[in-house]
Amino acid sequence: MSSPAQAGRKKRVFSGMQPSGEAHLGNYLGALRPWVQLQREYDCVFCIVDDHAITAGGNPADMPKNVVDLAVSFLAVGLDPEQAIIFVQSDVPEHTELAWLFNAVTPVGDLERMTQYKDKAQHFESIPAGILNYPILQAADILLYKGEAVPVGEDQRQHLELTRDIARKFNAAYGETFPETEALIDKGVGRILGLDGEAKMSKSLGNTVGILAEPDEVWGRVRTAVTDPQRVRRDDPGRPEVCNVFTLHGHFTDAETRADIEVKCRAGEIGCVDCKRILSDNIAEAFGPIRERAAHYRAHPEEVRRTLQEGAERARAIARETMSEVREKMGLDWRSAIV
Ligand code: AQP
Repeated sequence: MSSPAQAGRKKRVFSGMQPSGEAHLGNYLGALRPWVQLQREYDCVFCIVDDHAITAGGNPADMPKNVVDLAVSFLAVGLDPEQAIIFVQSDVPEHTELAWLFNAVTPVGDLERMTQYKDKAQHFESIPAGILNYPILQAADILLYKGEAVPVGEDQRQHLELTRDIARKFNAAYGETFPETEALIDKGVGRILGLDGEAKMSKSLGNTVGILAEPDEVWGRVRTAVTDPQRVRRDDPGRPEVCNVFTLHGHFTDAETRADIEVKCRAGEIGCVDCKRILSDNIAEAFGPIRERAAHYRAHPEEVRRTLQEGAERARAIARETMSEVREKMGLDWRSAIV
């Protein structure tokens, strides 16, 4: 296999997002915004991973709308079908086929060691196999496109390590086929906490601010945010260092205003409601252009449909090639035995 540089082409990057609810500012800062940059430098494949989302056990009736809403968010933030392949996972059945074949080289013990599996498993009396096998499908997502790099936050490093192991084991058993995918470590924002100030901002936890929310909805959400629990009255001195609202200001408010808020908060001269109001206004303003573009795509659903259909065709062309190589290497081509 020649390296991308030798072959004079860009490295391929795969990344996905679950359509498990409305995209929020954690998804934006941690994934969508960096993806917009990545698509300029890499050969990017961006996927709406609905096959993954079924493991969360949501209402199937919500899924089609969630998929389309996420596609609107992808396009509204600036993911560009001219630069990247944008598609829905279930439109390319080779993802689940490859995941099944990877079962042949993946030790159960490796899956059981995954921190995310241990965390998620606690919420079930009877653990669905999909929760355990989730990282195999992630490996298939990446390796189906022979992804050479993936952007990962700290929480996904372990899964990427497993993807690399699966690639190594497959190559050892059946011959050199897959790259050992590298991590593009996110040095940016890290993990954005939710409005509860405790857990990661997560679609499924409802502690989010949606990137397409109208300004009054943004305010409706931000005003519920937990601040410094020791601050009871408006003129109590606050501790910005323990306040998630202050942390969020770091992503949306200019340095001078932040410095002013910090001084006034410590002196008890600005109340939490006023501080949240500034944050809410700044979030609503920052996402203004994205909301406008989303309104365009909502008014032109045929553009969204075309993007996803064409994306799926391009993705399938690559997927088919990989799968015919994989099937042949794994002996899944009985026709070769008939002359
Ligand atoms: N709070 C966050 N801070 C920084 N980055 C985040 N991401 C998600 N939440 C935060 C990044 O968004 C990408 C896509 O995530 P996903 O939807 O596939 O899965 P997730 O990480 O599980 O996202 P959620 O919102 O927490 O969804 P649910 O509740 O359905 O599990 C990833 O790159 C992730 O790092």
